[in-house]
Amino acid sequence: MSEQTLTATVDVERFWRDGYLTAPAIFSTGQLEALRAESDRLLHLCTEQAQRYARRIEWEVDHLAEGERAGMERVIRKLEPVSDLSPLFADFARHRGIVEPVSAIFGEPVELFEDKLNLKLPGGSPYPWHQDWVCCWRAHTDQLITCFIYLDDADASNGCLQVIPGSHIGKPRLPFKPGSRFEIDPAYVDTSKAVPVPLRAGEMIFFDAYLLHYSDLNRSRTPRRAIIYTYNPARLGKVNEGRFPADLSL
Ligand SMILES: O=C(O)CCC(=O)C(=O)O
Repeated sequence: MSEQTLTATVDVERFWRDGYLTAPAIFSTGQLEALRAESDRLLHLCTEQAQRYARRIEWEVDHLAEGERAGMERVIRKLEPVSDLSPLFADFARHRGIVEPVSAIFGEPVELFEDKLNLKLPGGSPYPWHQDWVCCWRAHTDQLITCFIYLDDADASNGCLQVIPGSHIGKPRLPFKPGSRFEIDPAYVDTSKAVPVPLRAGEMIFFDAYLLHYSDLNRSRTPRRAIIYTYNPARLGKVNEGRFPADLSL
C-alpha cells in the first residue's frame, strides 16, 4: 500500500470529534496467525516462569468478582510490556499501517510509549469505565493515542471495547469511584451513550487518552486477545523507557 493510500484513509477530523476511529486490518492471514502464535508463546513463557516475569503479569483472579474466579486461578489477564520479550511485537509496533495513521492524527511523527498484550481469555475480567491518562499515565504527557489491534474476532459476547463518543472533549479529568484509582465514578459516566465497537481479528481501533472506555467479562468460549500500542509525538522523545522491568532471576 502506498504512503498516500495509507494516510488518505484516516479520517482525522472524525477522530478528534469522536475520540476514536476504527480501521481495517493491515495484516495478512499469515501475519495474524504469526501474531496469535506469538501471543501463545508469551503466555506459555510467562505462565511457566511466573515468578521471573511477575512484574509484567496481571492475574485474572485479581480482577474478577468472587463468583467468577473458579478455574481462573492461574490465568493471565495482561502482559505488559511485551515488546522487549518479543521481536515480532516490537516490529509490529513500527508497522507503517499503524504508525502512519497515528502520525496523521497527531500531524507529526510518533514514538512508541507503551505496549501490552491483553488476553481476555474465556472468563476473562471486565475493564470498568476508565480514562487511560487519568488512571494510568498522569506522570507523563497526555498527548497519547492508543491503537488496539484485535488478534481474534471481538464482539459483545467476548468483551469487545465499548466507548462513549466525544467523552474526551475538553480533556476532562473525571473523578474516580470511591476506593478506586482506576474506575471512573459511575455518576460521571452516561452509559446510555455507550457504543460497543465489535471488530474482526486484525481490525483496529485508535483512541484518545481521555476517551471513556470499558469492556465486559468474556462470557464466551473464545479468546479476545489484543495487542495494544500507545504512541506519543516523537518530538517529546522516548518518554516511557523506564517501563521495562528487570525480570527476576531465580
Ligand atoms: O482489553 C480491554 O478490553 C481494555 C483494555 C484497557 O482499556 C486498558 O488496558 O486500559
